[in-house]
Amino acid sequence: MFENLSDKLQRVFKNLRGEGKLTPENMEAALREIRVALLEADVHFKVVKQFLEGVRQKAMGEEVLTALSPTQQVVKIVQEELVKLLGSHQSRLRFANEPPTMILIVGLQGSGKTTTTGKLARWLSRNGHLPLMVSVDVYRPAARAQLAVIARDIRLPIYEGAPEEKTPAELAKSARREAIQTGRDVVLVDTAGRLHIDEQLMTELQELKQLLSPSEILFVADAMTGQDAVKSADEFHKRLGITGAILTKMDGDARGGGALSIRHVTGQPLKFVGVGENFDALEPFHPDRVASRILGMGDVLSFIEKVEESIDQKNAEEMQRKLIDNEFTLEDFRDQLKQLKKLGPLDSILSMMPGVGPLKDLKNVKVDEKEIVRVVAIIDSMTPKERANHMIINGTRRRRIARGSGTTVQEVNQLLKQYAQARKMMKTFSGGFMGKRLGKLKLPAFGG
Ligand SMILES: Nc1nc2c(ncn2[C@@H]2O[C@H](COP(=O)(O)OP(=O)(O)OP(=O)(O)O)[C@@H](O)[C@H]2O)c(=O)[nH]1
Ligand SMILES: [Mg+2]
Repeated sequence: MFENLSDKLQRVFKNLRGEGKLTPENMEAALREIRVALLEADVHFKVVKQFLEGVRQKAMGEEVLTALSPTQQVVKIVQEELVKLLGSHQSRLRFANEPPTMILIVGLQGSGKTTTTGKLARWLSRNGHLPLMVSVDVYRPAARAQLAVIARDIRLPIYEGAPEEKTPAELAKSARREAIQTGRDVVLVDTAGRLHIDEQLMTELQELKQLLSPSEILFVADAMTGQDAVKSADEFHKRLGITGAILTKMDGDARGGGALSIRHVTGQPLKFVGVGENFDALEPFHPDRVASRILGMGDVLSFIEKVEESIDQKNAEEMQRKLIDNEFTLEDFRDQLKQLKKLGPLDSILSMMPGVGPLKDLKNVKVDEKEIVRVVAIIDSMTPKERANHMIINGTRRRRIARGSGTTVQEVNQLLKQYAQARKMMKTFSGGFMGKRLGKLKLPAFGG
């Protein structure tokens, strides 16, 4: 899901990489490409417009963080705006104060209502609830049979109705009574679908709403239908007042834009997404995670937060000055390595890093944390004088340092060579210090 959008946005960010600074020009260029990517992903044009405006304003107001490269800054902003668009926090189901909670499942024909009713029943029962299902689709005999089969499959109760109950209202009322009598706390009401929105259906749903005072009216939308799903969500909301949406078939090759727009157009949150035909294939909708997935960049935000937390901005600036003035000592080198270690296990940082997500061979990427420990040990075995001036470290001193740190002279030589190289290279860089440091350690695709 979201694969296309994700690919396109990644290309945008790749193009931004290598630019030293965030300027109005490269920002505009990036925004243009983001616009095309969103439109191609089937996001409503009004939503796109507003989205880009939000990104632009944030980008202009953003304080430049030395610790982040321009790419990362744009990613951060786009991510934050995506989350805003999708809903700032996860929307949980609402339950009635007095059980049973009534949940109406509505939507167009074939959108996945009946399947989702089963999935939701299972999800509820796994989360401490006692659901009861009922189908009020009185138009298609097979529809009620379908839910009965599902109920048997997942071994959860269904109210199947009595022969004399012929209307949706009668069936739903009896189901509620049954729930009270048997101590079920949630009733999931699977309603009939229509090819198009029509008066009869809307009237029927309005009556059910009147009768049941449901805590939730969940609009089930097929993600594959893109903008049509958004349009019907809008109409259902105007006529009925939905309280949330469930996007199904997100496992297919839907362009994903619908998800971004439903929430914006109706003002109602996405609560779940269906990601398969299996009854386990239902996930609560987490805006932040989905935004990350859309960006295809792992959990960028947590990574950026970590960097922001662990890097003392002043310290970073001081380091940068030292680099530029060629005052970057072995001691600084060690402190920076230690700081890098403070970020946590490198593999986990790696998996959060932009551009690493889609690498197929991520499993083969090994970051040697022991290497850092060794380097720190070597530097610790030096005298303060040596740390301040690596030029004085001759053969005798190297042997002593190797002994002191439990390493070999070769390893000490190697470190000194690396340090000299790092010094030379880093001096030529300007901008995001931490980004360069990570780049030095040969972590793929990070920043500049
Ligand atoms: N791949 C995939 N298929 C799904 C998902 N949700 C539903 N389906 C399939 O979509 C088809 C229609 O699902 P139903 O649950 O019968 O749809 P409905 O809205 O109840 O249809 P009507 O009652 O006719 O209006 C079935 O083949 C389901 O297996 C999903 O998340 N992923
Ligand atoms: Mg159905």
